[in-house]
Amino acid sequence: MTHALDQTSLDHAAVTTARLLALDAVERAGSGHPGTAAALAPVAHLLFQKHLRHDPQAPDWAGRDRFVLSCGHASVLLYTQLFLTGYDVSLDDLKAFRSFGSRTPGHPELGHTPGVETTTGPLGQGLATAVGMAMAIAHERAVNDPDAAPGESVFDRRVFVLASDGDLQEGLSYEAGALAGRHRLGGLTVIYDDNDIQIEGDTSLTSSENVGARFAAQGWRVDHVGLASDGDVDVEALDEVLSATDRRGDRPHLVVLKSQIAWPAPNARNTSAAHGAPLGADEVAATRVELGVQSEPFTVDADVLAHTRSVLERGRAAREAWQVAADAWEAAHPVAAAELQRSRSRALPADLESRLPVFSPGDTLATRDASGKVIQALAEALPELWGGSADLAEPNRTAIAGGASYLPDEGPGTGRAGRNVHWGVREGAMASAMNGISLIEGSRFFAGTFLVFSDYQRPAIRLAALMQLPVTYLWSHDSVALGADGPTHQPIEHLASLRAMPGFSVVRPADGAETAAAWLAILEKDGPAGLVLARQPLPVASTPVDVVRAGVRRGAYVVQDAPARTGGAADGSAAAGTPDAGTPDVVVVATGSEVALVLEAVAQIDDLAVRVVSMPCREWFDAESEQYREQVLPRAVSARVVVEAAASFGWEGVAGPDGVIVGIDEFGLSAPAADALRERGMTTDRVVAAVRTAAGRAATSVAS
Ligand SMILES: Cc1ncc(C[n+]2csc(CCOP(=O)(O)OP(=O)(O)O)c2C)c(N)n1
Ligand SMILES: [Mg+2]
Repeated sequence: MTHALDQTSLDHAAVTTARLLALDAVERAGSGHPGTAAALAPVAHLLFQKHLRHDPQAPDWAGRDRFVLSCGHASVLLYTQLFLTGYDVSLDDLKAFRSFGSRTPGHPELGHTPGVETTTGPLGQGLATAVGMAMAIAHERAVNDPDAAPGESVFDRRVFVLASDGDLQEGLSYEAGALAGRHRLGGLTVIYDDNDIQIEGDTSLTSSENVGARFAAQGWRVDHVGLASDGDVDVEALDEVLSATDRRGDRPHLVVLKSQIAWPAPNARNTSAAHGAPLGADEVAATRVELGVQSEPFTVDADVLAHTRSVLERGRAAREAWQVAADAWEAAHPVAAAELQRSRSRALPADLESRLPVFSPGDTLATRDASGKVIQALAEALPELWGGSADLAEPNRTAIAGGASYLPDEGPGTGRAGRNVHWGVREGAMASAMNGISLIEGSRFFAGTFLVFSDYQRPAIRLAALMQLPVTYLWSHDSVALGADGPTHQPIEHLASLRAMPGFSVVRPADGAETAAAWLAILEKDGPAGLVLARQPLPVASTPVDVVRAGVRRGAYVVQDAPARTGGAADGSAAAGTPDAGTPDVVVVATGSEVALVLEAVAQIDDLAVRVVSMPCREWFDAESEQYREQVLPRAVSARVVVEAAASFGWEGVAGPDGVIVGIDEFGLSAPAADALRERGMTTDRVVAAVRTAAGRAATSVAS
C-alpha cells in the first residue's frame, strides 16, 4: 500500500472532510463522540491510506491487516474512513449515524458494518482482542509457513489498534500488554491517543503513571510523537515511526501520540465536554472557519472522494499480488492448504465422532479428566485446535500432550506453532484474546480456569456472546465439591449468571460419556460455550452412547424413566424420551454431578414413578421443538424437582409452581468434598424428600 501522503493538498482536504463529516454526523444524530473522531482524523486517514493493507471491496480477504478501534466510542472516526475509502458504507449511512436500523451504530459492531473487525466499546477489550488476533496470526504462520523469511509470508498480517486513555487505564490492558510483550508479537501496533482528557476532566485526576515506560517494561518498542506546531497531531512524525516498523518486527509497538481532543474546534478543543456530546452548531461552524472551508454539512468534494478511493486500486493490486503468492503457497503445500480451507470453512472431519474416546458404564472419572482425554483425541483429529489455561493447565486438564508451548522459538518444546498457551494468571486477557483468536477464521481455541474465576472473564464472554464467536471455555472445579479450598473457590451464583447471558451456552455434563458428547456438540454448534467440569470422580451412567450423544446435543434427555403405569415399555428405557413410556408421577431434572446423586436417590423410591432427566445445556434444550421438550418434560407432570449444586435462581420456570429446587443459596465452606456437599444439602435424603414434596403438592393441586 505504499503511498506517500502529501499533507499540503488532497490528503489535507481529505482529513478536513473526515473531521467535518464526524462532527456533522454527531450533530445530526444529536449524540455521539465528536472530539476524538475529529482529533484523530489524520491518524485514521494515514492508516487507511497507507499503512493498513486492505481492500475495501473485499472486506473478508484473508490476507488483510486488521484494524481495531479499541476506543469504540469514537466509532464515527472508523465509519468515516469506511465511507471515504469505499467500503459498503455510504454518505447516507453516515447521516443515519446512531439511528435505528442504521449501519453506523453507536459503537462498532462485528457483522453489522463491513470493515468492522470486532465489536468494541467496553474499554480495554479491543486492545486485548487485538493481542489475540496477533497471536493467532503468528500461530497460523508458524504452522503453515514456518520457513518463509520474516515479512515474506502470505500469513504475515498486521494488527493496528487505536486506544484511548480509558483503554490503557483498564487493568485488562496491563494483562494484554504483558502477554504481547512476552510473546514478542511483532505484528501488533498500538497507537495510544494520549490526549490527557477523559470524561471527568484531565487524566491527571486519575493517573500519574508513565504509560510508555510501562509498556517498555513489558517488552514493547515504544515511540513518542508530540503535537505538531499548530496543535494538530503530528501525522508526519507518526508516519515516520510507523514506517520504521514493518512486517518483520519482533516486538509489539506502542506509539504514544499526543493529541488535543476536538482539535481544531476553537472552543471545544482540549475540553472533556468534547468527548461525548455534539459540539453544537455554532462550534461546528466555527470549526469550519478555523479550517478555512465554507461547506454545507456532509459535503464531500468529488476530487477528495476520488483521492481517498484511490485506495481501492491499491487495495485490489495488493490483494491480487497476495493471491498470486497464496496460490503458490497452496500449490507447494497441498495438504496444509486443504486443512486450512477446511478449518476456515468451519467444517469438521467426517470421522470426528468415531475418534472420540468412549467412556463406559462402570467407569468412574471426573468430567475434567474425561475432557482432558477428549482433548487429546480432538487434537489429533483437528490441527486447528489449540488452547491453554490461566496457570491451571494441570487442574483444568487443558494440556495437549505432545504439543509445544506457544512461545517465540526458544528451543525445544517452544515455538509459535505450539498448541499450549501459558496465559499466566490473566483470566481476563485470556478470554478477550480468545475472542481475537477466533476472529482469525482458521483457529479453534479453548481456555481453562476455575468456574469461580469466570467472573474475571465476564466482559469478554459477553462480547463473545454478542459477536457469536466460536470460543470454548473450560471451567473446572464447578461446585462446593471442589472441597477444602473453601468458599472463595466454590462457585454458587456463576451458573445462573452465565445462563442469564443471551446467546451463550452453559454446558455441564454429568459424566465422561456426556463430556465427550458435549465437546462434540460444542464443536458442531460452533458458537460461544462454556464447558463446566467437575473435579470429583463421577460414575458413567448406563445410558447407551448414541442416546447420550443425541440427548446432549438437544440439551436434555431422559436418562432413566419411570416404570410405565399405563402401557408403554415395561422397563421404560426403550421408549425413553417418548410420550408412550408412561407418564411419570415426578420428573427430576439434574445437571452435571447431580445426575449421579439423583439416580442414587431415586433408587430408594419404589412407590412413585420417577423420571430422571439430565439437562447439560438449558440453552440447547430451549432451542428444541416444543414437541421434543414436551416429550422430555411433559407439561402434565407438575411434580418436578430440579437438582443442581448451585444457586437455585433461574430454575423456577423449569420447576413450576408445584416444583422443588434442590440448590445451594449460600456460600460454601472449607471442608473435604463429602462434608461440603452434605453441609450444603446435596444429599440423597434431601432429593428423596423433595420428590415426595413435589408429588404431594401436585396431588393437592389436582384435587383442589
Ligand atoms: C469499561 C468501560 N467503562 C466505562 C466506559 C464509558 N466510557 C466511555 S469513554 C470513557 C472515557 C473517555 O476517556 P478516554 O478513554 O480518554 O477517551 P477520549 O475521550 O479521550 O476519547 C468512559 C469512561 C466504557 N466505554 N467502558
Ligand atoms: Mg483521553
